[in-house]
Amino acid sequence: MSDSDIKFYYFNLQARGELTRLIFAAAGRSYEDIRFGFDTWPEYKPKMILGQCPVLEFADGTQIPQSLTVARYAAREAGLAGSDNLESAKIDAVVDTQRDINEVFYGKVFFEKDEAKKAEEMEKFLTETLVKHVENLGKLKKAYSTNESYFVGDKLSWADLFVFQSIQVLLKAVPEVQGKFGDQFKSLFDAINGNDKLKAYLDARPETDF
Ligand SMILES: N[C@@H](CCC(=O)N[C@@H](CS)C(=O)NCC(=O)O)C(=O)O
Repeated sequence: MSDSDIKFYYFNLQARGELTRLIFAAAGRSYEDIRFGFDTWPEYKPKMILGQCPVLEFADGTQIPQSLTVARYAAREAGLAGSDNLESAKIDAVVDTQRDINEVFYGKVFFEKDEAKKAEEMEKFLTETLVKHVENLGKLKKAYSTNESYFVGDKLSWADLFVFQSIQVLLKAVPEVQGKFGDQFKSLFDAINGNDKLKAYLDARPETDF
């Protein structure tokens, strides 16, 4: 396959696109990383199958939308989605639990414009949502992991990359999360930062707003 047999379209942001980029990086998979700004998005929008991004596009023009669908596809291709159906389901359960956190954070806190409402939602997020779902992530890890670092079995999966990416963004946006939950993700962060391919990507990736 040539270097540009697949194209990945997304804003020059991490947001919903970064998980797939991390999966490709972990796999050493080459692809065309097409990034655009809000100014040039109107040129791309009509070409995207659902008028949204991220989108993964194949050489024959086939497009796959929906960030987690694209990530799951990329992970399966890369061997990062479990070795059998049951392991894949365990990985999906971790992904969906992290998604529960992200939905509340982005849906109710991050993009809230009203400062008073934002402060109220942030308090609820830190004392309720995050506490409950981090505890749930811990329960899943206890049940599925055979390794200190990874959530399922003893090797890296796309669930680890999703938790890593999501928690990293959260730590940047809400530094007090570090004091409350930082330790629970330390060995995962160490493992990912110690992975040569991922480290090379993380060191070189563009600085973006979020
Ligand atoms: N459920 C979709 C949501 C996609 C989505 O909302 N994409 C946003 C960027 S994060 C977008 O394309 N916004 C521009 C637009 O809708 O015009 C996914 O997970 O991919």
